[in-house]
Amino acid sequence: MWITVDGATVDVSDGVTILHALGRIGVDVPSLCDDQRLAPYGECRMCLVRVDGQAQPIPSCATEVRAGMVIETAPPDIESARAGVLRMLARHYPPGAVLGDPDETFHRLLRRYDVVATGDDLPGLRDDSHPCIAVDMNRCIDCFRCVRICDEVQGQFAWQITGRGMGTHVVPSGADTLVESPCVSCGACVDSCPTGALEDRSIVQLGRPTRWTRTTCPYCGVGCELQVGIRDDRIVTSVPALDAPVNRGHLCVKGRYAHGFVHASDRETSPMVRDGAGWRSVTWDAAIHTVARRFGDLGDRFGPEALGVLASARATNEDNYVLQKFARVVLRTNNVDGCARVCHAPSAAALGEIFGTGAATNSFDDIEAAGTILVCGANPTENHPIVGARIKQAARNGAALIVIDPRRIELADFATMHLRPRPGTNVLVLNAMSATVVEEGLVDETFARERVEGLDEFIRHLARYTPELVADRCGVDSADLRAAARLYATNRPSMALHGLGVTEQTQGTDGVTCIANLALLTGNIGQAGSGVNPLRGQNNVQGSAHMGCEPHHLTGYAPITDAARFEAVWGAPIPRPDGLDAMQMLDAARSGTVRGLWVVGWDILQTQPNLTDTDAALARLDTLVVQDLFLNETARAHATIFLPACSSFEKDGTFMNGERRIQRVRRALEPVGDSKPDWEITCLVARAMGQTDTFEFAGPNDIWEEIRRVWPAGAGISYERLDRSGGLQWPCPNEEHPGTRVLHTSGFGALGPKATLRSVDYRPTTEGTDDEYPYVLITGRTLDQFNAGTMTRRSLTQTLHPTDVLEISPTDAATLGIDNGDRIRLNSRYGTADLPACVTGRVSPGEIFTTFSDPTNEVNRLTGPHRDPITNTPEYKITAVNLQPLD
Ligand SMILES: Nc1nc2c(c(=O)[nH]1)N[C@H]1C(S)=C(S)[C@@H](COP(=O)(O)OP(=O)(O)OC[C@H]3O[C@@H](n4cnc5c(=O)[nH]c(N)nc54)[C@H](O)[C@@H]3O)O[C@H]1N2
Ligand SMILES: Nc1nc2c(c(=O)[nH]1)N[C@H]1C(S)=C(S)[C@@H](COP(=O)(O)OP(=O)(O)OC[C@H]3O[C@@H](n4cnc5c(=O)[nH]c(N)nc54)[C@H](O)[C@@H]3O)O[C@H]1N2
Ligand SMILES: [Mo]
Repeated sequence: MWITVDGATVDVSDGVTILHALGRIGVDVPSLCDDQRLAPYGECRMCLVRVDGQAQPIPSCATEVRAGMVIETAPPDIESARAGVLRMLARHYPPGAVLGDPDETFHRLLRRYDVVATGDDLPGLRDDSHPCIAVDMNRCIDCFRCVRICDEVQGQFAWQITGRGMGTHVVPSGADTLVESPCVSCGACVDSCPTGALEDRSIVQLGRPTRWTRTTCPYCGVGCELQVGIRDDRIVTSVPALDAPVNRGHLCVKGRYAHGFVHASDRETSPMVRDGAGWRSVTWDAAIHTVARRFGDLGDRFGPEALGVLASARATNEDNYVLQKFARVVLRTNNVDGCARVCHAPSAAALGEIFGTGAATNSFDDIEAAGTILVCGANPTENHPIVGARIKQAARNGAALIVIDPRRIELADFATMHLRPRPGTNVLVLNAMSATVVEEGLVDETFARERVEGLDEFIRHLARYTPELVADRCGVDSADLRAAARLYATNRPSMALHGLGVTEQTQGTDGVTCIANLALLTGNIGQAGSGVNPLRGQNNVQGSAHMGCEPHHLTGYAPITDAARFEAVWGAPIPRPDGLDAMQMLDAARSGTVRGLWVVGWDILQTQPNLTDTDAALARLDTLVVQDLFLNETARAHATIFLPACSSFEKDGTFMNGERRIQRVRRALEPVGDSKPDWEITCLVARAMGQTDTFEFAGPNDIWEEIRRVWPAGAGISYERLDRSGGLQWPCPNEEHPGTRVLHTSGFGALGPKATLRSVDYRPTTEGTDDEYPYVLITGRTLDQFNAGTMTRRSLTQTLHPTDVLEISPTDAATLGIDNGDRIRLNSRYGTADLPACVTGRVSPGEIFTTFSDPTNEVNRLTGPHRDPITNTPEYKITAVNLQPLD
């Protein structure tokens, strides 16, 4: 679209404001209150421009650009008005700030308009409470970008405006300091602030970055893209990529502030071997040959089944692909698995079985398209915060929200309905919702006729699960079950998102199946704003499994029976028997049949259930190789060889997020110390064990090219295409294919046009409470820590949630005489742990909750041996315990 700007004819994009259209072609109209992530505000008067045909200058930030416009951006009267605005602001602005930080937006404008700051600098306007965010309200110019971005993007309302006119101030909501406010440390306010009134503490201390690298966040499965700011070979900040499709210019506390682990003083960066005298640093050559020799010996003596590999869902696709190939080609075993086993393996199993593809059917962009959002057993505002914020905003914009969670999670505050079932009863709740759909005539008949098999049998099965029949057992009122079902079935399209509250149960796979049934009955599959969507956990857990780090699957979820196709590319034979999964490998280690394990980026000692058993299993191994950034608990207790890997900030590659999107990971730093990328380490060991050609890769791109050859649904994805876009979602079979946002729009792939409903009966857990163990302990997560805490504990964010706490209801606390902070001993049938109490209405009486991020607490001493029978996923969500106040 053509317009005239300052006498020149230029081509600009349409559908945007004049300010943004000009900004994109490099015409810099000054503005203080505008941010492309926010609704136009039009208050600062800096961005006024003159448009032919308009009597008065107009705010370019609040006016859409139109073809043929003739615009003057800097006529003398407007320029002097701008200088006037700046002079007024500068009167109250501290001059020291301008001198100390000349590159800040506001300071550059003062220089450009020759305006001098002459205000005071009052210590009382500073707030040093937050570990990551420095607040200096001397610099506040009342643009309110902080307030607006917190409301409009994060939905947190942590800042508020007080006073009027000249007395207007921005202050933390309902608190004296930022850290005591509802702030969730997403840093959006800092990112938007044009003056440095809000600034990253790291930048204040270390200075502004001198270069930037765009990459993908190393934490959860949302896959936010970020710009990492580097100065003197250190990460000094990390900010959201504004045009990233997933996070759209937003990050959470971890992507934004939890990067300190990269430079932690106890990062292990040289290879080590442990003998009688303890750990000894050795050369890479020596370490690699020790691994090769030991694995070679064990394989010769006990056969390939005595060896196994546990891969890392934190590492790249390329790292994981090479590792599973190593297990199969070099160790000659299918004993290879990843942490999807303990996480969303039930989602992959159930969705694969019913729909033919074991992955999310839809995308995060469907959140805004949904009429109803059903969140079952997931806590997105803490665990997938960017998705959580998008759900909050969708609910504020009118979407219905149903939350199914025993705890009152934050989303419950925004929900149309919150069902609080007894832990472990999802199958009852979801079957009752399906029964209601049938009974009340809400089945999508057309969809059922064309796309669904087995309806009659399913209807017969549901007769045993009417809301009235199950209400007592699941603890949810029958009227609420009915109302939730009606809402989901009628206020369409309806999108289901689920988490570990569904999968980490002895009925994990069954629970996901029940959600899929509900979607099929109501026609909520194959269209925008619908579907069944596991909120995948780690940054690359979808990718690790997809690359073949699974005992029953090769790359692309191909069954082992497909091995010949891979052998043709690899030029090496693949063993045919299915391998052991992670749980079975540890069982086999305990019984002495598995003797050598290679564990990459997974702190199994701390995170597997029943720590006492895991400990016993690891203690029996002949050789345990741990490859990690840190001497984690597994390594510290049992490793014989430690191989230092580098973090994702130090290597190239790709991650696959929870919506099937492949995104680039780019090296922002050289590997710290002697650490190396995981793929490179694996190739070195493979070559030391006699494999040459099959492990000869020039780099990650070379590995990716091989992945494309063995994975037809990813064949269209190249690094070059990824570099041009914000990632590509598979299936993407050829270079012309745009990628797939919604699966199953017409059929169910190899399953044909119809999917089959599966009747699933409720099986109560055997981990029952009794007089001796009367409380149900739920374990899960919290915003500021990530899993074992290995990375978050070594970052500035650590003080935001320094240790695991035990959430306990006010009723139970009163009964037991417990106050906030009191130390409580928890005893389960398997072990004991001590935790400080946090008395909160988030949990119901009889139920308690904690996390597992602090190794000193050993929370997994408590969790037990029960597993989902289909995937072996542990029942982390239910442990019967008793409580004993200490002191
Ligand atoms: N901040 C942060 N983010 C993370 C992680 C982290 O450690 N910290 N870890 C990442 C990983 S690996 C994963 S897998 C994801 C997990 O993300 P989520 O799936 O959200 O994980 P959890 O907090 O373990 O459990 C979710 C919810 O399940 C509920 N729940 C428990 N039992 C039941 C039940 O019987 N029925 C229902 N309906 N709900 C139940 C719990 O109360 C809890 O609120 O998060 C990822 N993101
Ligand atoms: N009680 C209880 N226990 C649980 C759960 C629960 O809900 N309750 N949830 C389970 C779930 S869902 C999961 S996913 C597991 C998570 O368990 P883990 O995977 O052990 O948890 P993380 O803290 O993510 O640890 C990952 C490790 O990878 C390392 N790392 C990071 N990047 C790289 C890399 O690029 N290369 C290498 N080599 N290493 C790297 C880190 O330093 C860290 O040691 O915990 C499980 N345990
Ligand atoms: Mo996970």
